[in-house]
Amino acid sequence: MDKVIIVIGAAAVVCFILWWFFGKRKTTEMEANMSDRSQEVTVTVKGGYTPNTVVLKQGVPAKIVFDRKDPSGCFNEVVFPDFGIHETLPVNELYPIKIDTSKPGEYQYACGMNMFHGKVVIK
Ligand SMILES: [Cu+2]
Repeated sequence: MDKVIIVIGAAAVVCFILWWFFGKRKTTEMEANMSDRSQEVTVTVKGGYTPNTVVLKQGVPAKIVFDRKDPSGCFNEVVFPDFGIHETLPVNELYPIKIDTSKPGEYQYACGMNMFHGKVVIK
């Protein structure tokens, strides 16, 4: 139990350091690539989420493919509270997450400690 707390605490410290130095509040936006009846966009995870805003078309099945290059514990998890998604991201592996695009709006997601943020815009 103690070990778990230490691991989580250490990851939170790393997260904070990364956020402090690299978490520039710059907005980068990208639209998903449309293919036949689906859309997909890749988000690189390295000192943050790039692009940090992805735009999806409403009603078209969508996948956000996370490309995690950052091994720090900060990015172990990605959380989309609005969609009930809480996933563990593998390092150096593409990891697709399906997004429900039925309702338009802006949805935030974050790392497991809610420090680095990204946004999904459905319209
Ligand atoms: Cu974090």
